[in-house]
Amino acid sequence: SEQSTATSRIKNTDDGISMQHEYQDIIVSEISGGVLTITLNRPEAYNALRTQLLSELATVLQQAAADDEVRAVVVTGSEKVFAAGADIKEMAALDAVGVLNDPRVLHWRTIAQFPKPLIAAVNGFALGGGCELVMHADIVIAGDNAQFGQPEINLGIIPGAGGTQRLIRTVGKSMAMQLVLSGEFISATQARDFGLVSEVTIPERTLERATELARKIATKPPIAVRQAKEVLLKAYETTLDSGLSLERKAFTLLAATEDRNEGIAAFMEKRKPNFTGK
Ligand code: DAK
Repeated sequence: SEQSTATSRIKNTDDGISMQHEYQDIIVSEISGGVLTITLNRPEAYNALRTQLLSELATVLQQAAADDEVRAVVVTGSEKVFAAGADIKEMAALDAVGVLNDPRVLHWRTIAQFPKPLIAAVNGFALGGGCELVMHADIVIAGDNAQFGQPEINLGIIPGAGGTQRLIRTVGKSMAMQLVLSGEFISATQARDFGLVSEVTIPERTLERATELARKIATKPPIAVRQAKEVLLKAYETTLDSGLSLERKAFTLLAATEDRNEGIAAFMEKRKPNFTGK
């Protein structure tokens, strides 16, 4: 039930490490191949993003940001639902001042500021805040059973975790308006055609494909990966000219890293690079 504390204990059988994590609303994997996997786990409420869940998610991402062993994070839900949005029952209890002081705003900010690659593996419903969480991911892999939507309008509200701004930048004006004003859902393939999703697969392979990509990214030089994410995301914020200037500066900075010298040397010597994160 909602009150009981579901304890999530994951043991790593690959290498014998058996650290334990305890969370109520999410399951956090061991780090494997540089990848941490976070599974949203409130099946009784379709993974509705109550404050507790968002707080746990933000906490884990903060820890992952500071942990050199974590090179990428995968966030996923169940086979049937990624997340059905904010917890409507929790939201119902808030008046305007409650909404103004909502701690979830800070959790969303933490998620948005996560500096390492965040990959969403989406099966089933990704609605409202769930769709907005998808838009916080850097790469989105969807099962062909996924459905994306911003049905807030049906509740007399509008998207509250960046949906209006990120959606229009991601899918363009007409589709953003269609989703937000009508509350209609779109399919995984439509979402891919509009750039919300990068790949569609069978639901059984969604997490596997996202993990495969995350593990590949985890083998790349981490400073370059982080710079790439930062510079790419700036394209949403700034003019072409200042974006290009930031790119130039990040490119220059990377020339001072050992990994850049190693990458180029390995290419010349026809061998695999050994990146150290320096
Ligand atoms: N919240 C709470 N419970 C939910 C839920 C939600 N968003 N979505 C589903 N559930 C619960 C249902 O109440 C039901 O629980 P019981 O009645 O069995 O106890 C259970 O999950 C299964 O749901 P259904 O029986 O409805 O299942 P169906 O398969 O028939 O339908 C559905 C699935 C996903 C189409 C339907 O459940 C649905 O329409 N859900 C609501 C979707 C929605 O409206 N989402 C938008 C929520 S508003 C903010 C940041 C973000 C937001 C707000 C503020 N700040 C930072 C301030 C975001 C707002 C939203 O996302």
